[in-house]
Amino acid sequence: MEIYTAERLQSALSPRPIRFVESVGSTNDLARQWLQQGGANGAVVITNEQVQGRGRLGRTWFTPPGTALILSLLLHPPATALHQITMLGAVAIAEMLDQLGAHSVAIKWPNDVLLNGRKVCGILPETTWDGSRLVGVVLGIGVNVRIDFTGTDLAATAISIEPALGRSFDRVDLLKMLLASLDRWSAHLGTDALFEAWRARLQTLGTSVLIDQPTGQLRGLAESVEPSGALRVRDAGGRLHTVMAGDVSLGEPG
Ligand code: BT5
Repeated sequence: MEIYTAERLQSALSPRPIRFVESVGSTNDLARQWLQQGGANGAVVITNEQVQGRGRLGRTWFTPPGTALILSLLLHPPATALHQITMLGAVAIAEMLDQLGAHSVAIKWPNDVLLNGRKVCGILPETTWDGSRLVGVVLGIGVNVRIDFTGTDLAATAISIEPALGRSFDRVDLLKMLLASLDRWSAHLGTDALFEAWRARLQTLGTSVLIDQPTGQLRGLAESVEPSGALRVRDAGGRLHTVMAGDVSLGEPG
């Protein structure tokens, strides 16, 4: 039986500063407060149940109690590396899945990690500024461990680690692995090595894409990515578009 308590997490993750709450609206909100109070690089907020989980662009993140890794990592990166925070999360999660023995792991631009072609986690970085001073970044991560999506809207697109790999896992062990991977890759923030590790796993390159932008839809071939993380898409007329990650989502081309 998995024990997921403050005491166990504290001793497993020591000396990392952690805050564990049994239930919360969003771990990103607690982590942002902690940042404002001077929370250190590497500190992490963890919960067992998130009742108002956020996705990007006002979307919601679904996590029933006891079924997922739900965490927000505090980071103090250089401002020049902010565009790599999503890359950091995606690469670290992909690496953890590799270590668990998963075979079909890929990144769907810009922020989805896919296992067997389905979304296994979500990544939500939020940056806090004080005027022009960068206070820090909160890297929110939700990884589906044992969510049963049967009968939900997500049944066809989402997946959890345990059913996919046919084994059960202890979330404390998973957290240790994930945080170790995040620490390793944080040391490469701002470098080409992190960008290249992210690009190497991008299944989106070379495929047809349909992108929902505030200005309308863009359909084309995803040709390449820029070090900023922007996607270069060539439309049917041969025109090249550069699409920033922040304000778009990637649909399936019909
Ligand atoms: C994301 O948004 O993928 C970012 C999700 C980040 C969640 C973490 S959990 C810890 C931290 N605290 C928070 O409040 N958030 C972060 P986006 O790319 O917008 O994808 C959201 C979409 O994914 C939803 O509209 C659903 O279609 C789908 N979705 C929701 N829950 C899911 C789940 N558990 N597994 C797979 N897909 C899901």
